[in-house]
Amino acid sequence: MTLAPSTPSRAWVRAPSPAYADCLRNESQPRPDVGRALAQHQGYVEALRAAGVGVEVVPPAEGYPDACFVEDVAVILDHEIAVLTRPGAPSRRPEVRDLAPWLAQTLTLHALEDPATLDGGDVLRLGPTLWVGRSGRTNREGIEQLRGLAAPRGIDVIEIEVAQGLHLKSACTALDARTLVVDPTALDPAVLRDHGVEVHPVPEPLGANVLAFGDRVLVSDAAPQTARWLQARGVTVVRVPLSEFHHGDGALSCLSLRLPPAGAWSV
Ligand code: CIR
Repeated sequence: MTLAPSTPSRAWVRAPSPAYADCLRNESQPRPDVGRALAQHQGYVEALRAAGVGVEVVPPAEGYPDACFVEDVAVILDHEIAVLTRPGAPSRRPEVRDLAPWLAQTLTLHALEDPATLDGGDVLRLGPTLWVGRSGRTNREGIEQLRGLAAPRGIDVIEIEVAQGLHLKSACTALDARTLVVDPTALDPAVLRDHGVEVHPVPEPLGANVLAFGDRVLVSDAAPQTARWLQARGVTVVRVPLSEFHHGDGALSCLSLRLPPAGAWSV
């Protein structure tokens, strides 16, 4: 298991449907523009493909406004196994059985069960460990059921309390297995450092959700200072415009489910 996250061999994405305009979102967010969201989604797919990821585009789910945020409905444990979640928002639960047949073509699927709730946005992969946020969407039962499924595969689960914001990964993501970027206004860096990792506070909240793999880091266009900071560290940064997904409380990671190559891990 290396420190650097591998380029996913494959990723599933789902373009927004017209219903996306009615997605769940914080009351401070404007209604997303679906036409612009579609164009930004295409740009996101192109950024993944340019990085060497084989992207499978699942048709939009007409009835489910938030279905483009595929990351929330499954947790991929390795290149063969995934866990279907039970999303914390009841309106999102039907997305799981809608996406499952696509994942089942490649993966053996397990499932979390009532009373568990868990959103994939609360699950941060760091090498052989899953850090799981206990949040407004993910409860302790969800974390314990995931722990039970991960343990036989040699994957440990660490619980992190998320008192603010939607998900753990709204506030922190990994550059490698020992290095995190964090939005210090949402999550106390000291809590993460207590687990022995290097933690870098970033100047923009949207800079805390990056996708790092292979030779590059994808960063939202809405976080230019974070992009410059990474470039100054010698990182190849790919900036991706995502304003319409930010309006839906989403970020880079939530728009894909990423499959690591055999024997490796990926963010
Ligand atoms: C929701 O509230 O569930 C969606 N509007 C946003 C989900 C974003 N997902 C993620 O960060 N993993």
